[in-house]
Amino acid sequence: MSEIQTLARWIKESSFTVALTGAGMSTESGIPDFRSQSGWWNNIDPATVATVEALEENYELFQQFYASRMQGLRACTPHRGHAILAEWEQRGFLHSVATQNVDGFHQQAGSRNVYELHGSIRTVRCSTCDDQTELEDFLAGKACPHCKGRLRPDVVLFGEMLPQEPWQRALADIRSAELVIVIGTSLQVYPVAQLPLMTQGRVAILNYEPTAQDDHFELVIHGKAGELLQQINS
Ligand code: BV8
Repeated sequence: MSEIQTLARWIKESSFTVALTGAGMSTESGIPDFRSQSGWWNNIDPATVATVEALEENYELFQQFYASRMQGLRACTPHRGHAILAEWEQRGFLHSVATQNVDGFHQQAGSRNVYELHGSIRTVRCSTCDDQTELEDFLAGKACPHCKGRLRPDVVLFGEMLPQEPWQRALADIRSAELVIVIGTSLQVYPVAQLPLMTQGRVAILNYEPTAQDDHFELVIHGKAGELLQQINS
């Protein structure tokens, strides 16, 4: 039996399956990932844009980085792989998606049980008064209309705590899962990278490149998420 057929059987046998996704889930939609050859961090040091220090001491570069990602998102849409995960949820084959992605594509494709562990780039708030503000104000480089503070996307920057509710729900689901399918992540960012180690269930990873955690997985399938999900779904 092929690895694809094995995973398809595991999905049918499992009554509680959780998907854990990363940036590799969205590259087939045209969104760069971070650490592979064509990833963001090949051209820009994350410390200069994706940290609290960057927000406080490097606001112009911080704002340019996130504004360009927000604008890039406008030209992209979820791909067939996102839609398949949403269909599996509707058919009872998938309980939830815990994602590190901030693009909102799982929800846009129809997934309802989505835990955004690293927040969302689709909404903006004031870093001083915390008021939710307009995305257009952030894109235009404007200050908060209420307190003149600096605007920022609702993403989790390095050094920031993860949002408690999504984290706790993802942790509870992973602990209860009979099957965890990790898709499109290098598993290098903590504490999310620890999640696959916290389940008693079967663990499979679908990823384009090997990861440092591959030995932990019972099933390792290298390839493109969208293509692999279509093969599993067929
Ligand atoms: C925190 C901003 C606690 C949002 C991001 C141990 C425990 C706790 C924390 C730490 C720890 N050790 C170190 C830390 C600190 C730090 C950390 O993990 N550093 C790492 C780099 C060592 N963690 C934190 O700071 C976290 N906060 O723990 O707080 C705390 C706080 C205060 C006081 C006390 C304690 C916050 C982590 C979130 C950081 N935010 N970005 C944004 O701009 O998007 S991280 C960034 O990496 C993104 O969010 C991204 O989602 C995330 C993970 O990356 P991946 O999704 O895996 O993407 P990557 O490119 O790496 O991999 C993609 C993979 O897909 C590749 O392997 C590629 O081959 C593959 N692929 C590509 N295309 C495809 C594909 N596969 C299949 N198909 C394809 N088509």
